[in-house]
Amino acid sequence: MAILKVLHFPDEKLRLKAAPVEKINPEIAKIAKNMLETMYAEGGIGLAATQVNIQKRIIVIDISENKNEPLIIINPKILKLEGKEESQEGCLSVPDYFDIVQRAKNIEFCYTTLKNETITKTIDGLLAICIQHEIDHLNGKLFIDYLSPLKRDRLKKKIHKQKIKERRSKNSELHNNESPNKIL
Ligand code: GNR
Ligand code: NI
Repeated sequence: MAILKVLHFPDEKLRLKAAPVEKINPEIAKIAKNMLETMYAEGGIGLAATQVNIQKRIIVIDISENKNEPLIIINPKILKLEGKEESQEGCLSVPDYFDIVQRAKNIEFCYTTLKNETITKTIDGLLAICIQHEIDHLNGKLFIDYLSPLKRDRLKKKIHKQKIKERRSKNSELHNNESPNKIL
């Protein structure tokens, strides 16, 4: 098992469209297990393969309180979208940012399991929100794409500032480490 690196916006790899899984095999099982481990380690309720730079249609989700109800969803397809709901969302690929987006309230969807079964489910609530968020990832879409241009602009500026700050602190660490040698 391994914890995988989660890509962050604005990494262009988050924009790639994932390909359907052709055959369920041990490699797919291993990817799913590593994705679950990564999701739990990062404290998320869902993770799409796109976020860990794997362009396959694989999603893992666990919305249970005790984090002991993992779901592995392969090749998900939305069959029906009904109603509207506002949801407050966050994303492991957009750290420290939360905002409200419009989603469908009820969905019917089908998917393949690791045992190669096809399952059809009608769901609502957090699970329905999460499935929509994760399928978006597989299509190269992020929840921040739904924000108004003004909000997106503010977010981009915030991320830009954060990067400059990180670069500065890394730089000063470097120089701090140099000084003891200089004294010697
Ligand atoms: O951990 C997550 N929480 C969350 C909250 C509201 C709507 C969607 C999500 S998914 C997110 C993890 C993530 O980034 N999955 O892609
Ligand atoms: Ni996400």
